[in-house]
Amino acid sequence: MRSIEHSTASNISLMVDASEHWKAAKPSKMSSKVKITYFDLRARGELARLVMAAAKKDFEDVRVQFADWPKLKANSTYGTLPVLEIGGKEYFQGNAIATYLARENG
Ligand SMILES: N[C@@H](CCC(=O)N[C@@H](CS)C(=O)NCC(=O)O)C(=O)O
Repeated sequence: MRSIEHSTASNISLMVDASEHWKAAKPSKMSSKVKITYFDLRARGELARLVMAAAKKDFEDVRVQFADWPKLKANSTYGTLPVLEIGGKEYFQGNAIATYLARENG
């Protein structure tokens, strides 16, 4: 039977392998300009901003005013914010955006 130490070391090594595999399989898009669009609030979209600030990575910080939102909402993909834009592609869901940015920026 394997010891707990051996098992833990194996699991960590597997996790490192998986992370290296993931990086190799999916080249980073982080060389493109990152744009985070959200209201001027510390709510769903704030974590993505904090991740970029903590990583000391430059990004376009677009803060939508409530008065402008109805018009922008009508032309938006899902009618909600935050939206992450990289290389002309849009990504949604605050937690997923923050997780992705954290993973990409170490
Ligand atoms: N499941 C989405 C929900 C996004 C969401 O509801 N955002 C709110 C702001 S926190 C919003 O866009 N409200 C404006 C609206 O629904 O018109 C996420 O987690 O990003």
